[in-house]
Amino acid sequence: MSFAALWEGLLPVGRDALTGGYRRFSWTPADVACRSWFTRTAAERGLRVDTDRNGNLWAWWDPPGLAPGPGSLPRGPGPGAVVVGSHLDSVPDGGPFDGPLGVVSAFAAIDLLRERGLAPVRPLGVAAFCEEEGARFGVACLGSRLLTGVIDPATARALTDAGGTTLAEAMAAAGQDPARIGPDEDLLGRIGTYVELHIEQGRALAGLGAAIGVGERIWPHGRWRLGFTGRPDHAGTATLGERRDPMLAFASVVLAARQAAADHHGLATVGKVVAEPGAVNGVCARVTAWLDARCPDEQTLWTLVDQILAASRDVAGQHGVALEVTPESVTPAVDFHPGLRARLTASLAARGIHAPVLATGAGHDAGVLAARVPAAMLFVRNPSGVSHSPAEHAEPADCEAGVLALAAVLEDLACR
Ligand code: HGY
Ligand code: MN
Ligand code: MN
Repeated sequence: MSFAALWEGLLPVGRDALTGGYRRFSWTPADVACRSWFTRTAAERGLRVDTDRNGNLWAWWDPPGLAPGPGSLPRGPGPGAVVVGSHLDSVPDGGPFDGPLGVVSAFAAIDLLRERGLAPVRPLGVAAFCEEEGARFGVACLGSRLLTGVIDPATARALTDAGGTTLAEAMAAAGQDPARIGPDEDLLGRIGTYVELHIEQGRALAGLGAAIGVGERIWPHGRWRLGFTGRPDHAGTATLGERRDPMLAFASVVLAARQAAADHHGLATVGKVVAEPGAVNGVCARVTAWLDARCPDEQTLWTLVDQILAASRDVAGQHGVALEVTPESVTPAVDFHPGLRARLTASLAARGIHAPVLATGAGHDAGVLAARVPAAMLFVRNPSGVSHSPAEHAEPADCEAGVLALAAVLEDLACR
């Protein structure tokens, strides 16, 4: 089946009719629909589908003649499964490509290998990791962090969404046993290579005139929850001098974050804020805001974050407001496996595909898995560079180029 036909099958799932953006949050009806699409698409290709203990989806193409292993354990000549994929969940009103492009391209690349009469000599897997955006439960790459053991399962189970539902409750309601979440050494031990294809979230490739890029590294980055607590009061009677207004402290932090980012040539964003109780004619009781900070290196990141948090504490004190700071997910710098990166570049060059190597400030499951298995990324050109927006777009020809690139990599990594 062509990429376009596969793409059309997933496109309507979880799209908001009003904004045109996507709301595919883990363990919601939209997620169930995404999982159904994945399972159906895999089954149509005779792939063995499994949901691991953390809710990550796996579809396995076992080498001919090898009986599949139990569950998501691929039978194969020892460790060495080659896995490609990405995620299906989205940020609120995200674009259609961030995540799904990698999963759809993986199935399309398998179709292409089959059309060429090729078959894997080691298990070939397609993965869709759960809660990569952290849009519902706040921790980015939650499924791959649980798989690799970098987040405590009990802590994860207790994560709550905006309505107070815990991850454990959401999983149980979806028929998944939350008691089982946690590291999966058997599965990890069988994965020899992970390659994630993703739309570029930036316009480096557009600037270079290249359709495909190879990932070099991911900037260190993180997200911090800032809880400002003041004193609720009447907007029409409380004098300015007696107020303890958390909204004022919050406003100063947003501006301080922008200034610190400019000072340190990094990125700092406050994209989500909740003001409670939210009376138009009242001084807020509480304001909760989330800081997202990213820098090319870890020392600068910590300098930038320390500067913002110091300014936050200072301005909170000035307004008689309490401040609680909670790091939600922090990801160290990731340098992708140099040898694997060189293999990808060589595979592509051998087929006349010129793929520049580029760093990114966007986090990915490949960045989490890289701590445990050789991981690499392929990027597909994003003409505008815009992402985490309904306006996110990649040209069909570039998407097809991505499938050709992924098939080239899979042929060399899994079929020889
Ligand atoms: O936030 C990120 O960098 C990614 O889109 N999860
Ligand atoms: Mn994203
Ligand atoms: Mn993504």
